[in-house]
Amino acid sequence: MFQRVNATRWLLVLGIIGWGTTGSLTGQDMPQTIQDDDGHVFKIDLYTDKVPNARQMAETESGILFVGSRGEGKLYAVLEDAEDVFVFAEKLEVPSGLALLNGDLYVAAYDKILRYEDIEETYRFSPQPEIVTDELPGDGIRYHGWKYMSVGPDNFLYVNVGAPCNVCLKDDERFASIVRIDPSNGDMEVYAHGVRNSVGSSWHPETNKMWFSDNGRDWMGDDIPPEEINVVDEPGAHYGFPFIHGDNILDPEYGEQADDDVTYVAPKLNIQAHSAVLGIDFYDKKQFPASYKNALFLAEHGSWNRSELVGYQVSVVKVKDEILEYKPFISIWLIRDKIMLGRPADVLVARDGSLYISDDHFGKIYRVTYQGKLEE
Ligand SMILES: [Ca+2]
Repeated sequence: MFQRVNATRWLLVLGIIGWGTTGSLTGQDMPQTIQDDDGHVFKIDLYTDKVPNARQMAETESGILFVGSRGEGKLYAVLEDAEDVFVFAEKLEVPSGLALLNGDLYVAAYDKILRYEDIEETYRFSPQPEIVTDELPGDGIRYHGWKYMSVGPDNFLYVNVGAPCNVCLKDDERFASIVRIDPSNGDMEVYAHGVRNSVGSSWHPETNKMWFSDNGRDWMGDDIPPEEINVVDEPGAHYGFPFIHGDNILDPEYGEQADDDVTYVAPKLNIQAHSAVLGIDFYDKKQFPASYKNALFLAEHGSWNRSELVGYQVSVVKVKDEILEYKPFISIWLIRDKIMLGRPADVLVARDGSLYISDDHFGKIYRVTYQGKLEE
């Protein structure tokens, strides 16, 4: 199905003449190629640069990408092949999280879950949403008021409610959690406790368990605590925040309040502090080589609270001999550890098996396709 290319020659050509060099394109916007450790070559195209503040993405059966934003307050429809971009809602409060379910688009906007019915039929005609619930707890959007959403195997909505602070303990148990929401009536319950701010979750294609990213607290130094990738084995379990970070790092202020009778679930994987893992998605398609089957892609938004920049890349977690193996996958957005050219906010495995990456800082979406293996 996919043509084998003579990638060496092709890389050389791209490197010398560039590609579609119009005045506004930067080096990051030209198709670039990367090669993994097994010699697999992937091409990265700029899909569109017309989605300011692009956050979470969802794709319809017909290939329309719906995209949320944070401070921009808008919802976008990116038509197939990025021929056009529609803004179909604006002036929403951080509508960053969204998901498709039975033809309807659900959007998490701060304290609300909105439903746009039959979105493919209506997005061109100023659709008005129904409110599924407006009772998510809010304490201002300065800290972690923005959301991420995934649909579970039970067709319920799973949404983070971030801690409204760097570190704190609130009476409302829904703060610092992931909640499970009934899309028919907005009823909700806590699915995972002790989660500082998870703006990425995906369901394992075989086990059907939720994996989620969680961003560690700030102001404990450059390298602790880690960013976490967690797995939900038991709904309702506690993942540590604000008492314990990572595997066993006691919080300087809240650590002594940890309850000896509670088992705090340790992360499945720890990732460099401050790299800010946001959107995640399992690879459940066939375009990429077999070694990517059920691999987990991670969008690393990149650090702000650190003396040297880290993150600003897309990484991948594969299971090898039952051990999780973490590796950078695309690292084209940070030059000499200083110049930042992109901030990955979400990754989405497309229906055709390519990988979309949103960049909320520059308002872009990239598309990654597999090209073939380098000849020895
Ligand atoms: Ca934790």
